Amino acid sequence: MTPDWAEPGAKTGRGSGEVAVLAAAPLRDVPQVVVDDHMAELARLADTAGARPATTIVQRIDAPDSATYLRSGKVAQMREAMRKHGATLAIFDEDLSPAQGANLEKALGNRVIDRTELILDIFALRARTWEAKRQVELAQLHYLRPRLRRMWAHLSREGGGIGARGPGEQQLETDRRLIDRRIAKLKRDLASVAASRQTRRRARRGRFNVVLVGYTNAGKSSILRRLSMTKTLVEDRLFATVDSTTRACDLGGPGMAFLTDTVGFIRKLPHHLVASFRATMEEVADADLLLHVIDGSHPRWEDQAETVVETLQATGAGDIPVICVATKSDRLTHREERDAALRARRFGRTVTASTVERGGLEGLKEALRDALRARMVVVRIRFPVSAGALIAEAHRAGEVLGRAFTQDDTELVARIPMPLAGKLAQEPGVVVETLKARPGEHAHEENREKRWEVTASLT
Ligand SMILES: Nc1nc2c(ncn2[C@@H]2O[C@H](COP(=O)(O)OP(=O)(O)OP(=O)(O)O)[C@@H](O)[C@H]2O)c(=O)[nH]1
Ligand SMILES: [Mg+2]
Repeated sequence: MTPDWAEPGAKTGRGSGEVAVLAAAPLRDVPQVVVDDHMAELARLADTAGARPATTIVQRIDAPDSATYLRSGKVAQMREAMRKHGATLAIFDEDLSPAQGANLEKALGNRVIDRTELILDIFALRARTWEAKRQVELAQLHYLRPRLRRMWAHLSREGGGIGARGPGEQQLETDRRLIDRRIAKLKRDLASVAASRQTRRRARRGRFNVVLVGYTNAGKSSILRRLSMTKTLVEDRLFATVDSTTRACDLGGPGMAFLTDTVGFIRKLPHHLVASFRATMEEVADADLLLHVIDGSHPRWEDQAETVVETLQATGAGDIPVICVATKSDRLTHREERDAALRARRFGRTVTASTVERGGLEGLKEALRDALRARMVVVRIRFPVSAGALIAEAHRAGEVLGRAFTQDDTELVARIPMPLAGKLAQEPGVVVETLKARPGEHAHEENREKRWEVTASLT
């Protein structure tokens, strides 16, 4: 049976609109605007999880107190604030050690959760797919195992009343064993789908795989929705997307791109947590191109972009080519838009975009077309009649310039991704001949004529 505390939303009493007091202890040299922004973000996270933030307690520190993170005077002040607002939950912007969490709960007389726990709670709330749900549960169990004693304290208090006693060591030990067993089971389950995902990914090889990455709420899903003309969840909430989804996008002309939406990154998200989103990270690792989506209208977008770059580097994806998409340009003046685009260049080649303005994605589409053409070759391919699936694949992934049929085989002249040309050349009975040595040189409109010459000679 799943214990109550592992239920999504259990930490924050989701649905009940539990009143919460937020707390942070920034170092003395952090500018006030940054602190304000961080607290606003924490409030949004709390709200997303279903809590009602009542007030904020901030203490500037040189180093966290090892027992209670904040100094004792501030803890007392916080207790008073919680009483005044009728708050039953304290949310810390920092990661607390199990001991700090336990001490604070004692001192405040209420439940305490930290940033990681809050984010995990939201992930649990948002995960839709079988795999994402298990990934989140695994991350939650890893997080909770060293904190079990505290969790039991919650349960005994909630089950509560006079004479309610915390469970004995024996119960704790049984629980640890149960958790370990569940962790092992989740790992086995996830390993089995990882294998089937790898098979799926192999089938995708040769396609132009583009992965949207970026800070949470930057506008990734909106871009996917507009480019693929399909429904995707878009919300003005943090972590609207937790599962990764792939959609085919017709770029017009050179072929299709396969765009994958991923979970957003956020400041201070422990890297091991990101790594536990294996599906997302494998998508990223496999990408031919990353679109780093930046909310150009956010006052601290540069900090957000830095967080994204750091997370990518920490998870081994720092070398994949990137195009930055400074989006929500409709919220900016022309001058601000130009300025944002210039400054974003330090993160990579930049295009500006808007998903609400007509034509707002034209620059992005053009950049994608260029990137796609740069990895294509024009080839003449002879397929045996039995190779219907491969012919369909060439049509899907590339641009067919001409076609000819004989009794025994089908011949295509097509511009296709280089990896697909390599893959086709290895198929039995398929013959691939490269027509242009340098990919991309014939890709532009002025070469249309040449393109039709090839077609004419074939048909
Ligand atoms: N004005 C404006 N708003 C936008 C634009 N793109 C996205 N938004 C809004 O920004 C919010 C977040 O958009 P999403 O596409 O859900 O962002 P995301 O990056 O997928 O967010 P997560 O999945 O939560 O990480 C939504 O309220 C969107 O309507 C844009 O170009 N202009
Ligand atoms: Mg999203």
